[in-house]
Amino acid sequence: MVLSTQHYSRLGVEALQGCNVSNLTNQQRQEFKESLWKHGVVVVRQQNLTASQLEEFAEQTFGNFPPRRASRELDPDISPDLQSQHVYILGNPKGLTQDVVGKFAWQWHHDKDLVPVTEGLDMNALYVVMLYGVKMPAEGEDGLPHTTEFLDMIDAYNNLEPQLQQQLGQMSMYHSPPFISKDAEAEIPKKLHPIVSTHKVTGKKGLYLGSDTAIPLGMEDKPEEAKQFWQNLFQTVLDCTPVYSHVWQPGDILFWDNSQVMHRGTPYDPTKYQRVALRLGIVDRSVN
Ligand SMILES: O=C(O)CCC(=O)C(=O)O
Ligand SMILES: [Fe+2]
Repeated sequence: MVLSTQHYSRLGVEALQGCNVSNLTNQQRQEFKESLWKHGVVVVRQQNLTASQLEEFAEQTFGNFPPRRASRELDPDISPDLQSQHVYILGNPKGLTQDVVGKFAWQWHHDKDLVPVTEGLDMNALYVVMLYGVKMPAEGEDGLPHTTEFLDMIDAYNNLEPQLQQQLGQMSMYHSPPFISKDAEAEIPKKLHPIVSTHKVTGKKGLYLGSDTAIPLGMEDKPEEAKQFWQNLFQTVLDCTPVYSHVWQPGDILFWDNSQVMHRGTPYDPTKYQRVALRLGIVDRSVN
């Protein structure tokens, strides 16, 4: 099943085969980025990095991180090698438990909803997320290989009826992350994102749907209608767009370009398997 979805997708190519991402030439970095803009999702396999090395690679390749408001303390129960200022650890890094950090990501979303915190960026700014699987579960909750799933939103746009493309081309939605506290949300300036977004590098049109908390302009006072609109539109996308499932191997770094894909994590049994996934998001400064 997994193989047949891969067959239909431009997503998920392997890049930098045999390379250590801590030790790349400028040309390799450039080619890697071109591959990411072209394919939307790219994997680099067999890496062995600390969190700081991942952060360094991200900065050298995409640009500086915005300053953090408060510096983060090291967690004494987690190896210092897995921690650094801009890296989050998803999964159950302290061992087998019921609790999973990042469960909210098991629903379809774009990650870019937090980007407007960074002032001065266009809504179609290029936001790249990397997820480094240090330790991954051997299987998902369903007994199949553990995966992260993606939808190609350029493909999704191209597969819509021309009339719907035109209608959506005139609409924008307010976005807020699905998984943030009310206090934090109040601090994030609400920004309107056009539903049809033009990619900064490739110029291709794609759908930008955020997550099911998105509210179309004009429906601010009609939350039920807004939710129904989003769900109907998302179902239309699912009906015409194959899902690409990345099957994890420990040592994979998975990169995705939020301007052109949606994604979701998938459940696993945290009382049976440990998952240690280092997660980093960065805006590409060279094109924004
Ligand atoms: O844990 C996963 O597989 C997906 C996580 C995710 O959505 C994210 O890091 O933005
Ligand atoms: Fe995400």
